[in-house]
Order: sequence, then structure tokens, then C-alpha cells
Amino acid sequence: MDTAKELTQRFLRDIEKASSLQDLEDIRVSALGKKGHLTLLMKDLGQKSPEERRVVGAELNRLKESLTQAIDTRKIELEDLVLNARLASEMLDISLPPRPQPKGKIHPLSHVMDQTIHIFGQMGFVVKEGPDIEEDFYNFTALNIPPEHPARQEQDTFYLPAFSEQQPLVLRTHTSPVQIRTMLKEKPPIRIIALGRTYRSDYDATHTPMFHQIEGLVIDTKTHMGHLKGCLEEFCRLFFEDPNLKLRFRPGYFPFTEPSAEVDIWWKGSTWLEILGCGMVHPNVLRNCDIDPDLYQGFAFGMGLERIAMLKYGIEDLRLFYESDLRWLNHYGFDAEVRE
Ligand code: 2U9
Repeated sequence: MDTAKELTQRFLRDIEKASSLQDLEDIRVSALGKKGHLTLLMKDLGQKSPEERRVVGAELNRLKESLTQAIDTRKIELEDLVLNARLASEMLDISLPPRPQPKGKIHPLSHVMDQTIHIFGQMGFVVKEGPDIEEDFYNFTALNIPPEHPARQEQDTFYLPAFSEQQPLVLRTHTSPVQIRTMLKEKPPIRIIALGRTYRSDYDATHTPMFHQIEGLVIDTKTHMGHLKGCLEEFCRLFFEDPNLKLRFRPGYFPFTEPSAEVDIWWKGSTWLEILGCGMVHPNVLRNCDIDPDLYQGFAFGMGLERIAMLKYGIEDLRLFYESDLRWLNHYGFDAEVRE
């Protein structure tokens, strides 16, 4: 029996010293495995007298129990050690900076749209939108453009197949139908801008079949040409970032404004450049929108967004605006900025 006790003591010491799960398993096999020392001693019990078997058997069971418990305890300790070692070695360094992400650019046209909205927004204009596919009435008739006007000719306007009985549909040739729709819905005072895609059947170095416009409309009881001049001067000086920019108003003609003017800016101290058209809204246009021209008057203006973008940023070729060439975009595009 002393041998069994000594053996157990030795195994208990070994268990405590076991430095890996494999060591521990080897010890378990050596003590309690099929041919383990304690197992063999238990097998020997068969040769003993019943009295001895009872006493020694009980003792051997206690020893076996104490070994099993010691092995279980050490097993948990060793598993903890293994886990902690893994946690330490596999720790993620969350202070590492992320991999750089490719940064997109804002298209110069989108940038110019943002700027114009911002400038006119500060003057109290709100943005209005309308459909790209328009009815003849909103695009032409309401704007005092008579049926025989050249702008209506097939070569200028994209006509869509008409549904039976309905008036012809067109791709809007300007953003003016947005103002017509607004005037029919809302009563003065009105102070709006409309900007977006417009379409004309035209293609050369300075014209594309789709281009962008911004137009503005102000209607109130006493709005006059002085307001028109002040508003456009303010816009041009802010947009071209030159507080002394000179403007020149020349007489012009549009069916929807009377009187009408074309506006030039004095460019780089060397030449006059035409950049927009404007005028006082024609009384017929007001009447077409159920606004009494004896009570209300106002001004309107329009300009091409590509044109002012090309001037401001020195972009030479209009057609490259729509090619989605990443080299062009990286060169002429803008970083996104957050504006309050
Ligand atoms: C309503 C009444 C009047 C908008 C106007 C212009 C003059 C003009 C051109 C500039 C270059 C178009 O992009 S472009 O080719 N536009 O010169 N636009 S007055 O007048 C309006 C609009 C709506 C109800």
C-alpha cells in the first residue's frame, strides 16, 4: 500500500509540474491508463483476500480519485495558459492606421452647381426642379414662343413621339418650364432658381446635345431692372471671385423678356466676354401664368453652366465634360468639402 501512496505522491508532484497538456496526458496514461501503474495495482486486487481487497480497494479508489481531480485542475490551468498565450500573440493592433482609400472627385459641373446654389441661396433664392421631358405648352407656348419661332424647329428641339390626342412632348430646351410650373402653382413674391440638364439638337466644339443651365426668376410688385443689374453683378463678382469685376449690359432679344439684355464681363483686363442673358419678364408670360402684369413685374436670367465653369477653371474642350475620363476628372475635379 505504501508503494501505491508513494506512487500517487510522485504522480501528484508530476501533475503539478506538467508544463503542457501533452505532458499531463502522458502522466494520466502512465497512472490511470489501461496499463497505468494504479490500474495495474487495481487489477492485482483479484489475488488478495476479501478482507485485504476491501481495505486496499477503498484506498486505491481514494488515490485514483485524488489523481483524477489533480489532473482535471491542472488541465484547466494549462488550458488557461494556452488561451492567454494565444490572446497575447494574436492581439490586434487597433492603433494601426487603415489602408488608404482611393478618393473620388467632385465633377467641375457639380461643383459649379453647388457654388451657384450657395451664392443665390444667400440672396434668398430657392431651388426648384422640373421634368426633363416637357410638354410643348410649358417649354414654348407659355413662354411667349410662337409656333413659327425657329427654336421650335426640328433641328433645334428633340421631339418625342406624341401619344394620340396629346400635345407633343419635347426634351426641355431650357430650364424655363420649371419657372412656368412654379408661377402656375405659387403666387408672388417669387424668388427661385432652376438648374439642370437641357437638350438641343446641336453638336460641335462649343455645343453638345445635352448641356446644363441655371436660370433665375424674381416676381414682386416693384421689382425693376436696377434689381436685375444688382443681383447679376453680385453673382458674377462672387462667382468669379473678383469684387471689382466689370459687367456690361447690351440690348438683346428673347421672346420671354422685354426689355432683354445680354451681359458681358471684362475678362482678364483684355476683352468683353458674353456670359448670360436676362430681362424683365414679358407681360404675356405673366398672363399665361395667371399673374396680373398690372400688379406684378419681375426679372429673369439664364446662363450656361458649362460656359461659366470653362471660364472660371480654364477648361478648353466642352466635350470632355461628359467623357468620364478619370485623368481629366482628377485634374479638373474638386475634393469634397463639408459646408454648414
Ligand atoms: C420665365 C421667364 C423668363 C430666362 C432667360 C435668358 C435670358 C438667356 C441663355 C443663356 C445661355 C440660355 O444657356 S443659354 O444658351 N438664356 O439668355 N434666359 S432670360 O428667362 C425666363 C425664364 C422663365 C418664366
